[in-house]
Amino acid sequence: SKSTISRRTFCSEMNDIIELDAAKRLAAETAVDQYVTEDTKVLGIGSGSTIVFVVQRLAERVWKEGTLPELICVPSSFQARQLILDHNLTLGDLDRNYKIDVYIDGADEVDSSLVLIKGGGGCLMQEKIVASCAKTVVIVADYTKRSLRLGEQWCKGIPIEVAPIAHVPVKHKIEELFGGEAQLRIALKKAGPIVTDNGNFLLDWRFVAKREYDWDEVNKAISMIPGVLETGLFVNMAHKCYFGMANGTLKVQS
Ligand code: ABF
Repeated sequence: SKSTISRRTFCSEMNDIIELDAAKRLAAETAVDQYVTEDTKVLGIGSGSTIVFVVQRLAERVWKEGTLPELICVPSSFQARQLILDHNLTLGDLDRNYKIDVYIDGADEVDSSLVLIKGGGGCLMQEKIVASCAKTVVIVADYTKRSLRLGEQWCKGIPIEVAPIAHVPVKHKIEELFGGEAQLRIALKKAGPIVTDNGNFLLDWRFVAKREYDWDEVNKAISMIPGVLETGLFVNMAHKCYFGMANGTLKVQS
């Protein structure tokens, strides 16, 4: 019957969520335990759902185990700042803590050379700024983010943060330069454009998945277009990625 089918669909979706959460948690806790030591003074905190597990593990280490006496956390978004405050961790900022020991963040897609697509959650610009101040950048993700080449997993495209006045010209320039389609990200129920933590708009550029792109070159070219504030392409930034796998194991890529 209809209700049995929908119950089955609901249960299988719930199982997927539980499995994904277990994978995210494993990646997050391993990264924290391997990269954050009692000598870590300044840690950059990324955004997204996997980062929640990172902050939970940090709080456990600070408050239950007492193993991180000096830790200052620098957020990469409003969400990260709230997480740090909610867990009673020490909040820092780039004015005082512009040298970051380790930055931990999630990603939307990670290719075999550790090129990342980020910004699905909308926080790419501050994330890239904080990541750029870190000696080591560690990515934590579940198995759905792992690709040989970009475009295998992340069909929503590459997020680009743009000044509101420039969203139409930037869209056309990107499409002329590199093909595909760049779309303004619209809020749920079509309530208008999504506005970032920095008061800007987002374009999601659906590139041509079959085309060979040099992501370093693409990133530099798009960043040069007037009105582009930042791209969600992170090239040569990540040092290591921990993937929680569906079978409960961990894959590490560097
Ligand atoms: C942020 O959160 C974004 O740059 C990236 O889009 C996303 C990853 O989120 P999740 O951990 O929920 O997959 O870091």
